[in-house]
Amino acid sequence: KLVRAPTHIISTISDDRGEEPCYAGVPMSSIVERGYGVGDVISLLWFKRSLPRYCTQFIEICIMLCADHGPCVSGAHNTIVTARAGKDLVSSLVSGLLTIGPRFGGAIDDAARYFKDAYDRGLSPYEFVEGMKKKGIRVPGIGHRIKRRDNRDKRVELLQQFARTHFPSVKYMEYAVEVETFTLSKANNLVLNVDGAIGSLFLDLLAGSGMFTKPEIDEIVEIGYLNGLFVLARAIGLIGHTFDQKRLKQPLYRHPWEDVLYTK
Ligand code: Q5B
Repeated sequence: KLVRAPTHIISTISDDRGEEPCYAGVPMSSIVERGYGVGDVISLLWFKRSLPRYCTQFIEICIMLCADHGPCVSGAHNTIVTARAGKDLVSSLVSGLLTIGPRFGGAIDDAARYFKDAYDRGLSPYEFVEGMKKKGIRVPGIGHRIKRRDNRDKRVELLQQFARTHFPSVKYMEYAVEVETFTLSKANNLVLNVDGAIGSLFLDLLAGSGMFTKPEIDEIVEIGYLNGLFVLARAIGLIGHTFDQKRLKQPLYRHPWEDVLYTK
């Protein structure tokens, strides 16, 4: 009787043993022949299924819109300082990526978690926001350093426009907009930000596409797949900032004394 030795690794997303590599069972040649894009590849490797075109297009739009947001944001700043310290591409890239977290770019998963929980429990925006305040938690996906009621984030508008045209339902996004209306009544900078827009719209994609069961949606939200979109996207910009600094032959960065409050 043949006894299979236990394996040390289980893998379910890709296979390179045959004539050509497969992503979730789809051979590389089909990916090329069918004209798949990066959205399709993400669908296969992250969600283990082919998603409808409007979903993969939405994923690609998220990636394009989040690829960069100028040199002043936390991630780009770290990358620029690291590149100017003479470090290599990977070091410069990861030093920028490491700033992605609950305040900067990494609020997408929590936005999806909290918006989903609040909407599914039928909380009014008032109950949701005030409940978060009582718990001392900032609403993920709300607030921005430079965006305001009268200087909205174009990326959010573009994502919303696309979803209104192509998604079967945008109930979670509508809820996030109601939350924004309430938070804007408190302060001008408490807009729905790009993390909140992607988090709420991805809930609509998961729930409305008919491609995921309810337990699958719960698992995706619980594990937290969605910050991956920002990480992947911003890597494009951070790599660009590294090349930019190297091209410009920028010297070692030292922060000016005048910009530090030295105090006891
Ligand atoms: N307050 C984003 O804060 C920021 C509140 C709030 C309730 C909130 C803040 C926040 C949640 C995390 C989030 C994603 C840190 C942002 C991104 C990508 C980016 C970045 C770029 C790109 C900004 C002033 C008063 C205080 C606070 C209250 C603030 N936020 N209350 N819920 N969510 N948001 N992050 O301006 O009474 O005075 O104590 O943590 O969604 O990262 O472009 O820069 O593409 O690169 O520093 O777009 O909103 O405001 O901290 O001085 O707060 O507002 O409690 O109240 P600020 P603070 P009080 S998108």
